[in-house]
Amino acid sequence: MSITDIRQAVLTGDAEGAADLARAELEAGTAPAVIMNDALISAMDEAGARMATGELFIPEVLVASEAMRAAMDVITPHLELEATGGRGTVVIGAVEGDVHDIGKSLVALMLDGAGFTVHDLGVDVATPAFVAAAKEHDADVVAMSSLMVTTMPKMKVVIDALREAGIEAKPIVGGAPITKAFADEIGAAGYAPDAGGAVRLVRDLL
Ligand code: B12
Repeated sequence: MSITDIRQAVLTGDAEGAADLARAELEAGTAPAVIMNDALISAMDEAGARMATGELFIPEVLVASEAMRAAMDVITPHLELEATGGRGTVVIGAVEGDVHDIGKSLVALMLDGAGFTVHDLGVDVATPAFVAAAKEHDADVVAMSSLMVTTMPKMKVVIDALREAGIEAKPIVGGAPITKAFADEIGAAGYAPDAGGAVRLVRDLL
C-alpha cells in the first residue's frame, strides 16, 4: 500500500482499488493533500502525458478520471480546508466546448468548504448560462475553467458578455493552460493555478 499503488490504480482505471487504497493510506496517517497531489493529480498529469504521445486513448483516460473521482470522494471530506470564513457567492463552470470536470469540481468543492456559496453549472457551459446564473444568484465571482487552448478564448467571450449585461461579478479564470498573463490580457479579475489558490484568490477579491 503506497502512494505509487494509488497512482497506478488511477492510471489503470481501477476505481474500486483506487478508493480502497486511498482509504487505507488515509488510515495509515498520510495527509489527504499528499494523496491528492502526489497520487491523484500526479496520475492525471501522467495520463495527459501518455495521451499526448498516443500511449493512452480517450476511453482509457476516461476510466482513469473515473478512478480519480472515486478516490477523490474518499479524500475530500478529509482535506484540511482553509478556514477563511469566506462569505460570498461564486458561480463556476467549465466554458463552452470543454468537458474537463475534475479540476473545476475540486475548485468548487474547496470554495464550498471554505464557506462560500457555490453554484456549479457543470461543464460545457454556454456563455448565456454564465450570465443568467450570475444574475440569478447575484454572484460576487464568476469562476471559469478551461483545460484546452481551443476553449480558452471562450473566457473572454464570457467576460465581455457579463460586462455587456451590466453584471459586476468579478470574473476569475483557471485550468492547466491558463496563465496570469492570459488572465490579465482578457480582463479577468484574477487567476490561480490550483484549488487552494482559488480559495485565497476569491477571499482576497471579496
Ligand atoms: C482527464 C482528461 C480528459 C477526460 C476528462 C474527464 C472528466 N470527467 O473530466 C476526457 C477523456 C473526457 C478528456 C477528453 C479530451 N481531452 Co483531455 N485531458 C485529461 C487530462 C489527462 C487530465 C485533466 C485533469 O483532470 N487533471 C487533474 C485536475 C485536478 O487538474 P486541472 O483540471 O488542471 O485543475 C486544477 C487547476 O488547473 C486549477 N483549476 C482548474 N479550473 C480552474 C478554474 C478556476 C477559476 C481556478 C482559479 C483554477 C482552476 O485547479 C485545479 C485543481 O488544482 C488532461 C492532461 C492534463 N495534464 O491536464 C488532458 C487534456 C486537458 N486533454 C486534452 C485533449 C486534447 C482532450 C480531447 C480534445 C481529446 C480528443 N482528441 O478528443 C478531449 C476534449 C473533450 C472536451 N471537449 O473537453 C489536452 C488539451 C491540450 C490543450 N492544451 O489544448 C490535454 C492537456 C492532454 C494532452 N496532453 O494532450 N480529457
